[in-house]
Amino acid sequence: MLYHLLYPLHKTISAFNVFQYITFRTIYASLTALLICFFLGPWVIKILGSKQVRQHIREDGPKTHHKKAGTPTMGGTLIIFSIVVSILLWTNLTNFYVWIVLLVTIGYSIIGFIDDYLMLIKKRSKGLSMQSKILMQSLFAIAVGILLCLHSDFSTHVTIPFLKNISPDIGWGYVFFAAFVIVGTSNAVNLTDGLDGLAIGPVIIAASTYMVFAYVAGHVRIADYLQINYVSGSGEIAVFCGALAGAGLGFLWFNTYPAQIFMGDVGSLPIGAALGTVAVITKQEILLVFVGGLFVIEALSVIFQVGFFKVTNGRRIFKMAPLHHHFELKGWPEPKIIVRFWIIAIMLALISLSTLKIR
Ligand code: 57M
Repeated sequence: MLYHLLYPLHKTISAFNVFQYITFRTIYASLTALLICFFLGPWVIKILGSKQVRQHIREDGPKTHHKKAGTPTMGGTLIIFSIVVSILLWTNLTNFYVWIVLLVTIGYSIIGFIDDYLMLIKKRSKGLSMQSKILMQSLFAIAVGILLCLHSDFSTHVTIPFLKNISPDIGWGYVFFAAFVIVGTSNAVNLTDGLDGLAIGPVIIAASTYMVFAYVAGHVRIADYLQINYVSGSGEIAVFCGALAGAGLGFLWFNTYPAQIFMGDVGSLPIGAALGTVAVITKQEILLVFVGGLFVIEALSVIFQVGFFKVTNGRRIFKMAPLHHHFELKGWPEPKIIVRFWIIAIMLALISLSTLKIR
C-alpha cells in the first residue's frame, strides 16, 4: 500500500523515489514484521495464556519436555499477522506472485488453525487426522500449482542445482511437482518444530537465502550474468522473504530457550508451505533440499525410523525420531542441540548460495 500511495508522489517529493527499490522495501518489510511481533508478542502470550491455549505435553516424549506443559501455543497467529500486514504495506500489490504466496500462507494457516483448534480448544486428542491434513494441504497446493502453470510468464522448467545447461520442461507435471514441494516443506517444518527456536531459526536462514535468489531471479541483467532462470516479477518475492525472516526474528525473541510461546500448526504449516512456494516461484525448487536441508534431515530421520521399525518388527535406528529427540535422549542439553542444528542450517544455506557460481 505504501508503494502504491507514496511512490506516485515521487515527482513532487523526490525522497519517495526510494519506494521503487525492492532492496529498500525488503529491509522495511522485514523490520515492520519484526517490530509487530516484538511489540504484540507479550500481549499475544498473555491473551493465549488467559484463554487456556496452552501446550499439552505427550507422556511418551523426552522427560525434559514435561516442564514445558502449559506454555501458550498458536503463536503462529502472530507470525502470520505480522507477515500479512508487512506484505500489504511494502509489496507491489499488482504482482501475481505476491498474491500466490499470500494465498498459500493464509490457506495453510487456516488448515493449521483448524488442527490446533480441535486439539487445544475442542480438546480432541489428535486434532485433524494425518490423512485429512495431507488431503487438505495437497488439494490446496495442486490448486496453486494450476494457477502458476496457467500464468503466461511462468515456466514449467525445473532448475537442476549445479547444472546450468540442464533444465527439463515437465509441462503440466509441474503442477504435481510444485504441490509435492509445497506439501513436503510444510510438513518437514512442522516435524522440526519440537524444540525451542529449532524450526524458526532455520526458517529465518532459508527465507534470507531465498531473498537473495528471488532478487537475482527477478533482475534481468543479474539473472543473465549468473545464467539462472529469469522470472519476471519474482523480485517482489524478496520483499515477502524479508517479511518472513523479520517475523521469524520477532517470534524468536519469545520462542528462544526457554520458550514463552510455541507457534503451533497455525505457524509451522504455513511458513513451511510459504518457503516451498517461494522455492517454486524463484525456480530454485530442488535447491530447497539444501536451503532447507535441516528440515529434510529431520523428515528423513522419521521416514527411516518408521521404515526400519516396520521392516525389522520393532527395532529403531534412532533412540527417537525426529532426530532432535535422539540427541535429547542421548543427554545433550536442549540449547546445544538447537544451536548446533542452526549452525548446520547456516552451512547448508551457504553451500546453496554458492550454486549461483558453481554451475
Ligand atoms: C509436531 N510437535 C511437537 C507445538 C509446536 C510421525 C511422527 C514422527 C510425527 C511427530 C509429530 O507429531 N510431529 C509434529 C511436533 C510439540 O510441539 C507442538 O506442535 C507444534 C508444531 N506442530 O509449535 O505447539 C512439542 O514439541 C515441543 N516444542 C518445544 N519448543 C517449541 O518451540 O519444546 C515445540 C515447539 C511440544 C513441546 O514439547 O509439546 C511434538 O514433538 O510433539 N511425532 C513426534 O515427534 C513423536 N515421535 C515419535 O512418535 N517417534 C516414533 C516414531 C517416528 C516411530 C519413534 O521414534 O519411535 C514424539 N513427539 C513427542 N513425544 N512430543 C514422540 C514423543
